[in-house]
Amino acid sequence: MYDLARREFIVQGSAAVAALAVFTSQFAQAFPSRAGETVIPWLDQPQPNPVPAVIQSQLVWEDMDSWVTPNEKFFSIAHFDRPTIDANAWKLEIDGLVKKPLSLSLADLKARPRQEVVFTVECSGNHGFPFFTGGIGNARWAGTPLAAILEEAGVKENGIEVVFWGTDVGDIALKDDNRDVKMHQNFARSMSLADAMSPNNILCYEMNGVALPPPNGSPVRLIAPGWYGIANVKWLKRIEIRNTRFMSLLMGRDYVTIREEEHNGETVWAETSVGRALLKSAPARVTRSDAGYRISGAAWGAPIAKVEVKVDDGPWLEATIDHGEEAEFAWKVWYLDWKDPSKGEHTVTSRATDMAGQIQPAMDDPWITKKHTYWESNGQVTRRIGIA
Ligand SMILES: Nc1nc2c(c(=O)[nH]1)N[C@H]1C(S)=C(S)[C@@H](COP(=O)(O)O)O[C@H]1N2
Ligand SMILES: [Mo]
Repeated sequence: MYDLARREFIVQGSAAVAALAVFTSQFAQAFPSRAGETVIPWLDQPQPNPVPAVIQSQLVWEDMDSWVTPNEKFFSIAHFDRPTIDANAWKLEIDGLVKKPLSLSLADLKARPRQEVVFTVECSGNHGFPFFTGGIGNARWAGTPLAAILEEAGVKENGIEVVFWGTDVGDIALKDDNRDVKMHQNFARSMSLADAMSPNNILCYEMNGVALPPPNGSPVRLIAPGWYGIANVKWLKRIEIRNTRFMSLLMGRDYVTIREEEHNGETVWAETSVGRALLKSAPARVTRSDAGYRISGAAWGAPIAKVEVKVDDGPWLEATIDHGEEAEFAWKVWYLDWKDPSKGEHTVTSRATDMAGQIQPAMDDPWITKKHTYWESNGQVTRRIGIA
């Protein structure tokens, strides 16, 4: 449907631009809200954010009333500084093991084929801390495919790793038994060449129909649908091809998950760098209207087959998934009508099942209990609510 609108857009020009805007805003509003409903706030509110410079504008779940998160409510994470970049002077270097190094301006990128994707970005630290439960948002991102640019630069035979360098820099002190080093290091993350060449990846310059805002990476960021937030490098400056695996602070030391895993009856300790998103869901809000109580929420991280909701220690009840615009990498919104809740305090838990039959783990599942770091906290989310 959306492709059809885009094709008309190309043929008919500006009249269709207006039509397209209406078309997309209808979907942007798609949410199972009911006339005259009121939201009942959760009893368990997140703790005050101790790192306000790093984490900004977290999603307030009770406020979630649209499929697409408005830019001004979209969360923003910056580990180092928050650079201000002059978009007119900005250039993106593509170099390293390439046959033809490139230097591209914003206009150069915009002149290339345009690609859009609706993608839910979640920080892998979300739900890993009592003050961090709103590190997620869904936006319509637009840019140009990365693969064609890498092809044009021509990756040399020995190029295996693609490093995305941000403009932001931080002072890092690394001190352990073997090392005592102070670095002034740019934010950087890498991907294997095969992962970087995915047709889903775009160099993104637009978010929900406007220029990419400064907190989200202006003028250009990588959007890597299906990956945790950390892979989506903002304030891009340089893309470099290397012949070895790369490990920055944000890959080899921070954003590393440590898990005890069972293998042939033995415990294996695995350390993995945060990468692809994991199956997850969360209750967003409970509303009350003349028609009764309703629980709604979101599910993401994998193609969603089913969402179930449990109140207190009751049975799992299947929620209705809202099939608005189908978008592979966007969260699905769901709801369940809650029949005659008794007065007092209740818990509400959701769990998602993906198309491969995987179920979002419970908080007492070894997948969660044997994880010794806060990243990739995709366990079931339980909220507390009081019914008057
Ligand atoms: N250059 C740069 N890119 C970055 C970051 C950063 O600190 N610097 N933070 C990452 C993290 S941890 C997340 S979760 C996402 C968040 O994207 P957002 O700020 O647009 O919500 O950006 C990622 N890209
Ligand atoms: Mo993150």
